[in-house]
Amino acid sequence: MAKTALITGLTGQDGSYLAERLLELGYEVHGLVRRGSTITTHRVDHLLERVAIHYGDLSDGPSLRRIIETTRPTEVYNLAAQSHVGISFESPLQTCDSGALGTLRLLEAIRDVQDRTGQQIRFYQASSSEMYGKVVETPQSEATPFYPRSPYAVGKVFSYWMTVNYREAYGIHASNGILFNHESPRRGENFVTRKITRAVARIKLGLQTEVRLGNIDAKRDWGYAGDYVEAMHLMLQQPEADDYVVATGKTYAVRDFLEYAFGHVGLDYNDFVVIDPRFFRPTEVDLLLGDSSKARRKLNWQPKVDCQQLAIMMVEADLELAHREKTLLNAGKGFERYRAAA
Ligand code: NAP
Ligand code: G4F
Repeated sequence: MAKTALITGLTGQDGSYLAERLLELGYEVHGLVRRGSTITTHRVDHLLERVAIHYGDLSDGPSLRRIIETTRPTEVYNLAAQSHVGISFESPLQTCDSGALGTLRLLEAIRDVQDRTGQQIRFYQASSSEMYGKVVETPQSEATPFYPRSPYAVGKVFSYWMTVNYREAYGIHASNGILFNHESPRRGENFVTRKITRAVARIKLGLQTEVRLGNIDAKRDWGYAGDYVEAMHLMLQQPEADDYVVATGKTYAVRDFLEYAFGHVGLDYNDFVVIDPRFFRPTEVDLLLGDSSKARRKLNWQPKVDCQQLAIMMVEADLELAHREKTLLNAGKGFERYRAAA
């Protein structure tokens, strides 16, 4: 019998890769999408004939309950959140409404439907390495205590413990994936890796002259999103729910990423990077490095793409995008010249 999955955050980076993966595996896939003033489905447009869209929002408990009641998923992947750490300082309540209370609303909806119908619903929570924050040990594993350093991370710690509590209190098969940073050509443009690769491509093609960044000495354990969604799925296939770190086990500074990305097109990042205090955070996470030996052992999972390969993959995709941008721009200029001459 086909399994049925509900993904919150379908339109995000991870939601799009997870939906692809689950469709490949023969799942019936449903996605929670919130209504915006513009259409936000560009990452999943190629899947829309095969994925059922449900309008709702993590701030709207009744909508979550109704969607779970009608779709009767066997697996729920909770990926929706305001996921930008820097912006969480500007917008802490909205960040925690989705990243903390939203998880609780979803768990309550699952508990209610499971209690009333007897149907078992497995739950995945998108926990984050940001929870380690001001790290108390390196590398960070499932046993490392949390020390969150932003409203985003504090909200994620709440959701982590709610997931553990609903597992222990109500026997729900609920797991936390503690994922370290993962990127891709579909990464949002205001996260540092994508901001860099977009800039590299646009600078190379003469569409931009500089890139303004904050703390480029911060270190992160960067992996590829396509690899990480496999770990999410594997967690829900285990007989017992549990919590797992998902990481590459290597850490790089933003400077290293700059070197890989600019170096790939034969440029020196020092000539184009401007340090702008606007992008510093009130409290920073200096270093993240994950120990994912539990996931490797128990889930038989491992990452396939390293940081330099990731930077190159993202620059190549952004070069294609920038070429299209330039063509459109030139077409626009040609039209203006034609109008001026006419
Ligand atoms: P993303 O690209 O920012 O996607 C976030 C998704 O959440 C989008 O689909 C967004 O919808 C949706 N969303 C936001 N607020 C919502 C709300 N109130 N109700 C319903 N949907 C809402 O994030 P991502 O990189 O795919 O990450 C997925 C999850 O993993 C997030 O929870 C993130 O915090 C967590 N995480 C990410 C990483 C990472 O390195 N990528 C690492 C650890 C954990 P719109 O399209 O309408 O904005
Ligand atoms: O790319 P970032 O914004 O990612 P950050 O803060 O590590 O958070 C991401 O990974 C978390 C997992 O650890 C997720 F939970 C979270 O949802 C998100 O996906 O910043 C990375 C580093 C930071 O130290 C930041 O201060 O890059 C530094 N940075 C320097 N200049 C910048 C910039 N970050 C951004 N976004 N923009 C800059 O201009």
